[in-house]
Amino acid sequence: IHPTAARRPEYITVQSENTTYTDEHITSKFVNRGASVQVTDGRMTVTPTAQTYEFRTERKVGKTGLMMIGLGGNNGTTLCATILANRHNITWHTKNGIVQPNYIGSMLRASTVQIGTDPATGKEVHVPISDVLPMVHPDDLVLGGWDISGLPMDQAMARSKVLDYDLQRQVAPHMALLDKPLPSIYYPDFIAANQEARADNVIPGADKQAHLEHIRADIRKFKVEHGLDRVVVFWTANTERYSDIIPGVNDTADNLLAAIKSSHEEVSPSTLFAVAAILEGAPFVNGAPQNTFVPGAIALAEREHGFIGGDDLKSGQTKLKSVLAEFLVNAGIKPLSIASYNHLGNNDGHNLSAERQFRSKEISKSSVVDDMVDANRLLYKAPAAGATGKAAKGEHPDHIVVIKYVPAVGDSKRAIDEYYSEIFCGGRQTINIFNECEDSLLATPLILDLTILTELLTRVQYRRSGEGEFAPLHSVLSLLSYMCKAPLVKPGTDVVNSLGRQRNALEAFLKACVGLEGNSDLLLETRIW
Ligand code: NAI
Ligand code: DG6
Repeated sequence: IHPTAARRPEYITVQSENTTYTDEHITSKFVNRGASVQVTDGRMTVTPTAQTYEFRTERKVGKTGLMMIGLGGNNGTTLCATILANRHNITWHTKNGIVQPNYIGSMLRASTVQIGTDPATGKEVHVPISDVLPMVHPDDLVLGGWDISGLPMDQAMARSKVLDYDLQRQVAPHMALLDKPLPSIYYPDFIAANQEARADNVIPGADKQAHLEHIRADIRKFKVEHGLDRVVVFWTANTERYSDIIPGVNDTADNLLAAIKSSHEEVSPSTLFAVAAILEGAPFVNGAPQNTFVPGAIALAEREHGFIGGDDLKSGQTKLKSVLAEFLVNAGIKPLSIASYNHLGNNDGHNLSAERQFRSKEISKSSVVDDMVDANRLLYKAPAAGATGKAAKGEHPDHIVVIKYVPAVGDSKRAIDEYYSEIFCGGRQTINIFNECEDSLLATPLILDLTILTELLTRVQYRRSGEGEFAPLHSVLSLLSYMCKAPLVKPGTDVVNSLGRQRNALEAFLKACVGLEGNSDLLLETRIW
């Protein structure tokens, strides 16, 4: 068993005048280096900048609950069953032999970070990422949540048809001991009509204020009943249609709260859940693509100093795209078109077969190459001054996304991508990719990572050098970008889609919290005498 499979006390101690340890906190000094660029008469002046910060991380990992909306779906049941399999060390037979439970696919539990070099050997030393700072162990998460389908968890797992039969057989008694999903908010207009048959576990009435109070009470009760220090609330329910952004309705925090009071039709279930979590001081993460975080919800989170993150789990095709598109553009190759097809046969695919829900997914899957294209105006023409609409983006590769529902393939999604690019002196390159795997087995480790990271980020505070009080991080946890297709970022700041840059940011941040520099890969000692 990999050492991270076991809970262990803090493993790494940093010896430096920049890092101090007390019983409660790890405090570190960090110099944030950058450069400021001034353009005058077409010429650039670049001035290095440096700002010193202190980070303070609470060492105690409290008892943490994860409340999922969509608990009885493929992701919800798969996450619960795999945590239970790990917790009870259940092994199972497949045609390939005996399988041990594991957390493969979780960046935090199954990948490593370079922490330094062993002076004796000159070799790099790598440690599990989860060893850099104290983090909650997935086995310890207290699981619960809501679903509009009231099927008990063992039966919901069977309905999902994700896990091997022998695992389902052994884990079913443990799943049956989990609470049934709590009744949830169901507004049929927001998800596909084909989901109606599932909706047998709904909070009655149409009073949105009453629904909000109901969910808030559920969160409070869950916290008290399980003696939790923190609860992370996570949307892994069906993809909703986009909400219209209407001035006076969901554009500011107060307007949104008023719209809930008056049961305005454009307030979606997911936004209600987000508002409930924010008002209860529980972080909220959106694992689906819809615009849960209308401007009023973001403003409310900022006003309440709540934490939010999202959107949409970046599991397979899009994750690869955020690597491949960057590789091509950074290699000086010009993608002319990216055509992405998917077919799948699970309930997510069924819901996405409706036009408005597909549109939400299409938006989140399509935005992923924008920043890479914008960063290279050698290959792609910048927008003309004053351009509007589509032209405001400047030159861009053609990019299409197709999703089809094919029930026979179940959870085993097929994703087919063609990257068609211009190469040297008029040449053309075509890269074709075929990716096939159980969608939910890629997605559920991301839910774990998002939950664990979110919990950690609630324990990190910062102050600029010379400032008195430590403050929490910004409400929008953009460090979660690595796991998200359409990362939510602090209003007014740029989205980074590149998987490599997202990971570097995360590594650099975790290391900064213990007083270490991020990895520049300069490896100077290997370049000089
Ligand atoms: P699923 O359809 O199996 O599960 C969704 C569950 O949400 C269902 O049990 C449904 O009854 C429930 N639900 C719908 N509306 C609800 C509401 N208002 N309140 C409470 N429960 C509600 O879908 P799956 O595969 O688990 O995916 C969940 C979400 O995650 C979808 O939005 C999907 O697009 C997104 N996602 C999934 C990925 C995957 O690979 N499975 C990857 C990326 C995102
Ligand atoms: C169809 O693509 C179904 C979707 O829910 C995706 O499977 C899911 O969003 C994962 O997408 P990707 O692009 O990260 O593989």
